[in-house]
Amino acid sequence: MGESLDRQFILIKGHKMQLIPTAIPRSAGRRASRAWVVPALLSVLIAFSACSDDDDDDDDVTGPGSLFVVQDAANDILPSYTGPAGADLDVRRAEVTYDGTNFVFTSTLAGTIGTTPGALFVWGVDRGQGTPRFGDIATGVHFDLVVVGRADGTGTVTDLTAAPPTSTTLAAGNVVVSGNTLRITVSATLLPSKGFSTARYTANFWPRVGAGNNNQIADFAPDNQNLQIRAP
Ligand SMILES: [Ca+2]
Ligand SMILES: [Ca+2]
Repeated sequence: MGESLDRQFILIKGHKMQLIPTAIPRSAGRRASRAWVVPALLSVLIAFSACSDDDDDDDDVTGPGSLFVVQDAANDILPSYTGPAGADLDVRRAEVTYDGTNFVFTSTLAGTIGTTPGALFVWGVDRGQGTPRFGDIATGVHFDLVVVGRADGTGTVTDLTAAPPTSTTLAAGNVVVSGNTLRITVSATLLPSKGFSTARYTANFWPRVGAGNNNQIADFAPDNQNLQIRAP
């Protein structure tokens, strides 16, 4: 006799959550009730935080067009790909940052880069005039410039808006291969705007073997959409 169930509701990120009901003697008074609520609220917040952090997935997805880092699926090689199999063609993570001077394109593959001879590691960048160029296999991937890195540490930037397209060879040291990770640093002077402000540039990453045909593309990251550039 004298016990009641106190049910507490809180709103976290738009989710209505209910604290676990616990019998509290009315005689314990308001002080005891508050003493119960605070640790219970903290436990729910901690539990919610743990639940909302889905393992190593830091996609930072807050909606279409606002993807800043992609954790790409393993073994999602495109069915249209007909080239040699290699774990270094399967993207696992991709990200682009801009610090006001340079763009840094960082990708992590499922295997050691260089495993597949002739592999090209390509970033497409949309600076404002990007268009889809792969037909049905990636209608949401659009770009007007490509940055290409190779396992031997060489790289090029090709502006597709020029007629004919113009290529610039990256200086030694701008393509760094370390195990499964490839990092390409490109001066912003090589990526002049074609309409977008720098912070609005978008990109996509795809490994391929050879150039010229869509069936040489092994994987896209992200799949069928572009990634946002991280910029100050
Ligand atoms: Ca993948
Ligand atoms: Ca993919």
